[in-house]
Amino acid sequence: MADVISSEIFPDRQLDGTGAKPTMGGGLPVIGYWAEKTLDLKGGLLWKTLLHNSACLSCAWGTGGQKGGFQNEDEENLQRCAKSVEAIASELMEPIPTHFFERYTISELQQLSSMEADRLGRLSFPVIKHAYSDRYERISWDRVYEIVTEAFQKSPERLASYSSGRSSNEAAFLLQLLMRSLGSNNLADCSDLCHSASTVGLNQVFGSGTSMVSLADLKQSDCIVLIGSNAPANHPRLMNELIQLRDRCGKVIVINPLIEVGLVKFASPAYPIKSFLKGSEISSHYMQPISGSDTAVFLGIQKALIENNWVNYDFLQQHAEDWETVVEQVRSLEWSTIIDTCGVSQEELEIAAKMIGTSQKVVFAWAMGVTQHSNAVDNVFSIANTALLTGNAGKEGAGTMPIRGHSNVQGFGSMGVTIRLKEEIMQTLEKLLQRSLSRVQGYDTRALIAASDRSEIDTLLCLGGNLYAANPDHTQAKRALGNIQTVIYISTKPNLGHFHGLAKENTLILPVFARFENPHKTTTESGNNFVRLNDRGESHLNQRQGTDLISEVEFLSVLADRLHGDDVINWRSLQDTKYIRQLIAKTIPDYAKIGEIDDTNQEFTIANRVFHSPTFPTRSGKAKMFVTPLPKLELPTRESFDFPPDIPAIILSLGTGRSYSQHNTVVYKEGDYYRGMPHRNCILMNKTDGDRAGFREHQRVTVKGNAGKMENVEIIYGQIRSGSALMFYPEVNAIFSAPIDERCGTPAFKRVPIAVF
Ligand SMILES: Nc1nc2c(c(=O)[nH]1)N[C@H]1C(S)=C(S)[C@@H](COP(=O)(O)OP(=O)(O)OC[C@H]3O[C@@H](n4cnc5c(=O)[nH]c(N)nc54)[C@H](O)[C@@H]3O)O[C@H]1N2
Ligand SMILES: Nc1nc2c(c(=O)[nH]1)N[C@H]1C(S)=C(S)[C@@H](COP(=O)(O)OP(=O)(O)OC[C@H]3O[C@@H](n4cnc5c(=O)[nH]c(N)nc54)[C@H](O)[C@@H]3O)O[C@H]1N2
Ligand code: SF4
Ligand SMILES: [Mo]
Repeated sequence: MADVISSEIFPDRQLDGTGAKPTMGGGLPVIGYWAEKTLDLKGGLLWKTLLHNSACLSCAWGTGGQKGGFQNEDEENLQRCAKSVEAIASELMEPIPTHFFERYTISELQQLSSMEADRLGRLSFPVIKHAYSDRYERISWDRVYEIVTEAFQKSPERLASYSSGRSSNEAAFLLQLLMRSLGSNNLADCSDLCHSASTVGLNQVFGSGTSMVSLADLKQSDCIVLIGSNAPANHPRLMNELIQLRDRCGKVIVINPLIEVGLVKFASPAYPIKSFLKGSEISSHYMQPISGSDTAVFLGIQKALIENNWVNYDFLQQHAEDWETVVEQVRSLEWSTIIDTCGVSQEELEIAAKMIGTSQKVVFAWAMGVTQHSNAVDNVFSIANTALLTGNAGKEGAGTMPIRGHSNVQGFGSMGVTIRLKEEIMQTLEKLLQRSLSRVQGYDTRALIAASDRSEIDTLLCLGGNLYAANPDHTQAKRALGNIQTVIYISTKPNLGHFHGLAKENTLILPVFARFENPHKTTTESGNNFVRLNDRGESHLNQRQGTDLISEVEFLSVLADRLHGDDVINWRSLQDTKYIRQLIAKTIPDYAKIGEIDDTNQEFTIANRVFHSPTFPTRSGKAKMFVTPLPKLELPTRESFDFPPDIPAIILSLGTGRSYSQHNTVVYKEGDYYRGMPHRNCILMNKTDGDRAGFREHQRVTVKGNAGKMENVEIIYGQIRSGSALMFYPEVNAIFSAPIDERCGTPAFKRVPIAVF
């Protein structure tokens, strides 16, 4: 069946990639991609979209906005990267033909891969799948509103939303206002699977959960510690900052179990002469710890800082609390314990400590290698402790910098789409809505799946994203979603969730405009706390017959109006996003400037996020330090995986993440050129591990997790720490369930025990 639908829809189904291993990141393949996309038939539309005044769709670096598409907030040019083109090209696809859903059954659509689902085209009319039917069918918006309004007439604890960080601040604000006004705090969000540990950890230490470093700060630093980030693929414009830092003789310390070739050397098209031809050196010092041991790495660095007197005790005394217990813990740890836990030598840790301790302005930047662990919050504490021990917080050019994921994921948090809403905002919302709001603890993403699995959710509204495929254990995710009466997917493109994450009664897919197509202005917030203004736009889909899309804001405001009718809020008027911005200015701390943005067109940095002096928004004004226990990293024994005893096998710790050409659960291209992985069914491992188990490179093996297995997986050898391996999500999410760090709810996607045989 898979072959039938695939060959019908994708006659040219083929794999790309040669398996060759490049020696640097960026470079010619990037330019080749630009050329391919901008010169093809859609090139004109693509350029128009690139030049549209709106923030890039892809990552939270926040390129674009009012600066004409190609500038960053410091007005530097040529800052748009190939990932941006990839994301736009996907949204510029033609609409899915009107009769498509009549033609294919769900079981046929379930055979599609992530890439094939995305390539079907843009969603452009609402569809519904009833329990009694085996396919989606077209439905009118009137009927949509009737069904959805009825589905929301349930007890508030049984209503939930999930959201992904591509929608606007205005849609996000409206979503949480609607949910809370109905009495539900079940505002699960993709950040629960992502940087939640950073938000939770940094809030406890500094009283503020976002980056304290602006782009201008980054440009002043003389040392960057980059932890668990594959920036060449996922935040490519950060690479320009690293290149510039090395040019001014600064140091880049990389901490990553895998040598990402682009973190060693990167050829940036933004610097055609100095970088693009030969490549620029990136890492000054590359440490490859055992996966999941970052806290131990930082404890080792802290020990070397203390022993060599590189600690700024004056700073600690004046600006930090509980630093004595942290110093005491570090002193009491034996070097051998630290080294055994992280697998990095004392000498390497001392080199890193010397670079940090003798630099003037150090930025600590991190991504998923830090946050997707069962001790994720400790990882964040250990980084913050290191920054504080050296006085690198609360001054220009230095500080802690979580590198955010989705282009507006941080805006969602600011707008109150979180289960940890600050009481201060709750009270302001109560004033706005003139009613008291529920304080019942809401479900985050994993708790939502668990609650659905217990049949405790009736209605789920998904504002973007792919709840099914983004979660570990697809069997559970499917079962859980299948217990919900009504699931409403508000989406731009079809994805695996639409075909596998089906509700018990009604599943609706509602098509919406992408950011650059909305008939109104919107805003987004970058990971560097910069608010972008996105102009009105037009969709190419409007000119196609039979299409019927709306904006997210229109859908949410009409739904709210239907649910609430005449109310203290004139919900319908919120279709004009200017009014939503007025409400945001009134209710969201430090967002006052958004109230003027319609008149001034002035994008802005959110107040009180970037710290240039060491007074922090904690009760005492000081940063609070936390002792960080060493992680426990034992892997299960061979016997705990149920497979025949006499065959060669090895137990590894699997890090799951993105290939070069995918955006989260959406795959754009099969292979990962930079890691030498020609297709998605590969496992990257160290040759010594392969030799130990009697494997050869390119051999096909089975990979087993605690919830399933993948077969026919090709072994690729690479420069990954022995004992660790890498595979791509969303496919690999089928085979494991992951423990979470209870403090932030994030699954341990980066340390999944597997047996390979
Ligand atoms: N092109 C593109 N851009 C994106 C995305 C995308 O999918 N595609 N996704 C967006 C989103 S939502 C996010 S969250 C970010 C994700 O951006 P990243 O966090 O860069 O992405 P990941 O692929 O999850 O992998 C991060 C790195 O962590 C390393 N790692 C694994 N385990 C460990 C560990 O135990 N310790 C350390 N120190 N490192 C480890 C891996 O080797 C890898 O290099 O990117 C955003 N930008
Ligand atoms: N194993 C493993 N699993 C992971 C991770 C990992 O590293 N390893 N990473 C986790 C992380 S960091 C994240 S953030 C999650 C990502 O999880 P999600 O955010 O849930 O997933 P995405 O793949 O980003 O969602 C893509 C879909 O969003 C919709 N979309 C795109 N643009 C818009 C828009 O403007 N509006 C609307 N309404 N819809 C839109 C499209 O329909 C598209 O198919 O995955 C997590 N899962
Ligand atoms: S770095 Fe991120 S925000 Fe900037 S252009 Fe590339 S994908 Fe877009
Ligand atoms: Mo993310």
